[in-house]
This record gives sequence, structure tokens and C-alpha cells, in this order.
Amino acid sequence: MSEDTIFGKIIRKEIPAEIVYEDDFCLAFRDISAQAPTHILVIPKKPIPRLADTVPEDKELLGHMLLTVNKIAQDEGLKNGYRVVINTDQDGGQTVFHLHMHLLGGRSMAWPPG
Ligand code: DGP
Repeated sequence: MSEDTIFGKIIRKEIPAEIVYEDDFCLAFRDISAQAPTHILVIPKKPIPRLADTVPEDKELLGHMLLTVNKIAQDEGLKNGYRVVINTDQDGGQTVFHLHMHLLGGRSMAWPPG
């Protein structure tokens, strides 16, 4: 279950993380394996395993998460832009099955991704 992932433990403060933002609905912390000068994960407190598991009632939560990503990007000073990534399931390269948005910035990004 999603509550039992490493991110569930971070939400419950059972393991440490460098938290940069928190509210009633989501939590944001620095990725332990940063792929860019700024690499932050925004996760919902609701235990949704994958984007593929979202339902229409999650519309507000998903919008809130994206607005939070942008707020953090501004707070981090990513004036030249940034990238938002949601890896979903096996082919998407997802490794932690608690929905998360990667906020990557601080360098120029290549396209297409690998
Ligand atoms: P994904 O491959 O999209 O499922 O990304 C999972 C990310 O989670 C990956 O970039 C590394 C990060 N991560 C995994 N375990 C931890 C942890 O214990 N703490 C933090 N801060 N990040 C973690």
C-alpha cells in the first residue's frame, strides 16, 4: 500500500527529509538523488500510488500540487524555467509507488528524455 512506501514514512516524519514546503494536502522535499541543482518532489498526503490511480475527485488535489510546484519554483528562484515530471508505473520509470511530481531546475534540460 502507498502508506507503506518510503514517502509515507516521510509524511509521518518517521524518517528525515529536507522538507521545503508542507500544507494540509501535500508535502515537498529535496530528492535524495538529485538530477539537477534543484530537484524537489511534491507528493500528496493522500496515499495515491500512481497517476494512473487518480480519480475525478482528485482534480482539486492535482491542481493544488501543480500550483505548489510553481510556488516552490518561484521560491527557489528558477527564473529561467524548470521541468515537471511524473514517472508513472513500469514503463514510466516509477520506483516509489506514492504519486510524486519531480520539480527539476537550475540547468538546461535535454529533450527527449531517456
Ligand atoms: P521515481 O523514479 O519517479 O519513482 O522517483 C523516486 C525518487 O524518489 C527518486 O528520484 C529518488 C527519490 N527518493 C527515493 N527514496 C528517497 C528518500 O528516502 N528520500 C528522498 N528525499 N528521496 C528519495
